[in-house]
Amino acid sequence: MILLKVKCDQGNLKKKEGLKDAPDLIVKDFKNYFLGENGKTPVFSVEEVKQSSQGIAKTHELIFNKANQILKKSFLTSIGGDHSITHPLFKAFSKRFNKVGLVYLDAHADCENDTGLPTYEDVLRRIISEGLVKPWNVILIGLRNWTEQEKRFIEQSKIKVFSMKDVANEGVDETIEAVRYLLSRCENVYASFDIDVVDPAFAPGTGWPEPCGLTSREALQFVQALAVLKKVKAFDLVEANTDPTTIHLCSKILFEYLSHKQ
Ligand SMILES: [Mn+2]
Repeated sequence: MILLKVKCDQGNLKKKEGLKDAPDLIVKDFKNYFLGENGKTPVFSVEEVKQSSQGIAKTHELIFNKANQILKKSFLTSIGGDHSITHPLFKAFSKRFNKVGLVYLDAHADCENDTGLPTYEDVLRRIISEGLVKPWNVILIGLRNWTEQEKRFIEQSKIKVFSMKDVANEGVDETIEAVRYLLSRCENVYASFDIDVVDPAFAPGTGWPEPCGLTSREALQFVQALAVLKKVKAFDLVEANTDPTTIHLCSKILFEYLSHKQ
């Protein structure tokens, strides 16, 4: 298994700091975990891609090429970085595989108006409008703050949404069951995990903390359930800054993903 550090914060529109430093800190923090909760030890090697001084377009090209290379021999597991990195990562994934699905855990919809290049505000909209995935094979989980135009886009494009309110009302197990059912029409699934889907009480170190989110344990339930699905072949974790509590949780989440993927 290859773990890719994507040290990029150029898609954050300069509003946030520390995102490109999180991957190193998260990998270093693995030393605090021994076995996964399933009793397995994750086996992986670490590679990295750094952002280009020539700007985000060049950086995304580097990320795309690296992801492409990795997908030829391994599953793709990536640590960001701001959420814009999901665009080149998912693009490489969807060019390689058929019948792709995208599970997107995020407090936000990331479907704002196109800014020209994918940023953390519009990355999901870009992925859909470029035809990299059929919108009905996109599942957004944990949404709790959205704009009028995002609401319109989601309704028009028919993305499946399990809002934070839905998750709270239905329960995590029932939501996971519904997600699994929806994924039955996909053969290859990419899961993108924005740390802001977790409540800021557990993960304060992110650019746009949104109250009333998942507990850290609920977030882990989703990740463990996704990891054991064979069709889930790529995972990314994004939007953490250098806050130690948040780094330690991100490290746990990735460690669990990797050990459940063994
Ligand atoms: Mn996001």
